[in-house]
Amino acid sequence: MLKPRSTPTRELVNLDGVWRFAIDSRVGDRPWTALLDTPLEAAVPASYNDLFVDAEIRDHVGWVYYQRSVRVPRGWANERILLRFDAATHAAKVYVNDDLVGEHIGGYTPFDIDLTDTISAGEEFRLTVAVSGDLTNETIPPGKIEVGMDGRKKQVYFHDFYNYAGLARSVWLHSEPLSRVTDVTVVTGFEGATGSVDYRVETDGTGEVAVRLSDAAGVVVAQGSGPRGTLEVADVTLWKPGAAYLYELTVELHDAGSVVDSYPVAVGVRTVEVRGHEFLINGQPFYFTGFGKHEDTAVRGKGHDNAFLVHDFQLLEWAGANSFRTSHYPYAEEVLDFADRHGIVVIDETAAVGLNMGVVGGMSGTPPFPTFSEQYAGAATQAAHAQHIRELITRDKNHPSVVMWCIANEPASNEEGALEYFTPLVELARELDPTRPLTYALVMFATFQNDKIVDLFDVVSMNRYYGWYITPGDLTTAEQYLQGDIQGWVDRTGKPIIMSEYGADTQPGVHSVWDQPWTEEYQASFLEMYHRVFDRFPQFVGEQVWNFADFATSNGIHRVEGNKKGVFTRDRKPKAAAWALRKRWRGLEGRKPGSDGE
Ligand code: BDP
Repeated sequence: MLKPRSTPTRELVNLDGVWRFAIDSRVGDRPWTALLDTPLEAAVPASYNDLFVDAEIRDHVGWVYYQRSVRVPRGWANERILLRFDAATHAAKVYVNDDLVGEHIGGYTPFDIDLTDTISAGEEFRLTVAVSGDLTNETIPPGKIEVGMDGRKKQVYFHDFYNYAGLARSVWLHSEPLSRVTDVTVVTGFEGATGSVDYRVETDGTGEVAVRLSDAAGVVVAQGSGPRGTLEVADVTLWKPGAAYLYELTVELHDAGSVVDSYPVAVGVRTVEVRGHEFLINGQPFYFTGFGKHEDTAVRGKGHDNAFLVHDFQLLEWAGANSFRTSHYPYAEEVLDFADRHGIVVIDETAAVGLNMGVVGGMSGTPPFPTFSEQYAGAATQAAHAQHIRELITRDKNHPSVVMWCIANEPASNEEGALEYFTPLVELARELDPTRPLTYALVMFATFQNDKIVDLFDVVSMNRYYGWYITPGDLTTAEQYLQGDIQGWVDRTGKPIIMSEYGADTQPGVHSVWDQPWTEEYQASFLEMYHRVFDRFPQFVGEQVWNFADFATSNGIHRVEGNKKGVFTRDRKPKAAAWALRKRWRGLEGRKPGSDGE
């Protein structure tokens, strides 16, 4: 699905702002049929939970309503008119005036609703969006709604980050021509100094496809026609980590001598490949440095914010990080566009977090009932997961920054049924994108002895917490465990390995000369110990610290004002570990620490 863009043939109107807002229990039936009777207004984009000082709203289970009026530009009489939600977390029903016009399930992928037959150019209409943050065993991520002793519904979920909900990304009204480009897929390569751009264009209506590729200065370097083909780029400038270079592919639809549609796609020419135990970008071994992140800031929750986008990337650069993982869900498209332009490498993760009953069993990892069963992650969950993978790959396939798909975080890959659950999903991901490696982030309980699915994947991504949840405060024992664990995966798989999570909760301002958990010194020594171990393994191809910044978590006793494993605080101030990482990472330029890149 193409992102709405302003082009010579397409227009867009941004609908962000302040919308009327109410939770379902405070309005009557069919509230979309009239002006919402509410004193509240909510910011869009933003999660609604932290906007109001009202616990009933914050932890609401069920639908909430957003409403505003929208006027269709009067020049759109002969255009297709679409409404685009960059995300509605986790499900949406959209009403134009009194009627339901569309629905979507999945909180982190976009959807369009075609209003061409519903409204006319120049007309004003009432737009109401019902959004639900509910998680069940038919959603990704999964969850469970329990009813308390007082009859109140309570959302239970199996991941620690707070379940923010609402319209956290932009909303658009946009026009497309009646005959139009509906999809573009680009795959790049190079041989010596000559680059190649394979393109495939899908269209609707009549017309002939013409494409041209321009360099960053706007000079046309290659042209083609027809819905598919390969463009050759002489003296190609590659897209490289830390040195982004983007061409622009202009895709046009020509009919009766005129351009009826025009759509630009940013193209970075680069290759990605796993060979033996190496992860290659442009044929060169690449070493990931960086973080698992969250979309999380005060008040906005998961609301996309361009100021934080820019600042977070500045901090990545400051720390010498070359990459991050979109833990634990697809991020706003603006984030990937930015990564494309700034040469930051992305591991793009689905929202499949918490497919693991073992976490409910505490440190024992013993599930109360099997994860991969109809009681929890059954056929409906798997179908939702497949649909989510389809939507993610369709959205992000053309981003040069995205070098790998991570199709789940910490699934119970040690349990019976994991192989049956994941095999069709891996096949689907490979069919949708044969070019990028696949991974999943391994939970602690899934060991090199009991994991059942690693053979399906290209890269081993380990989440490990020795020195935190296991042997807290004892980094000597932790180091031995870690060494043995990595050695086991090396021996079993021969595949490239990255540490996709390792970290220690840290309260800024707490200090000690001892190995004392929660101190700034402990976080730094913890990371230093891990790095010492990583550097002993040539098979190790990357390190992403958990987490970039502190973030909000679900209510409960396990966290003190959220997860504090951030190397930066929630308002992005560095803890001591940030300086230590900067020292290790700066100047590496994608090479493994201690290696010369050969
Ligand atoms: C891992 C999860 C991550 C958590 C982290 C932690 O993947 O989402 O935030 O542990 O406990 O299990 O800090």
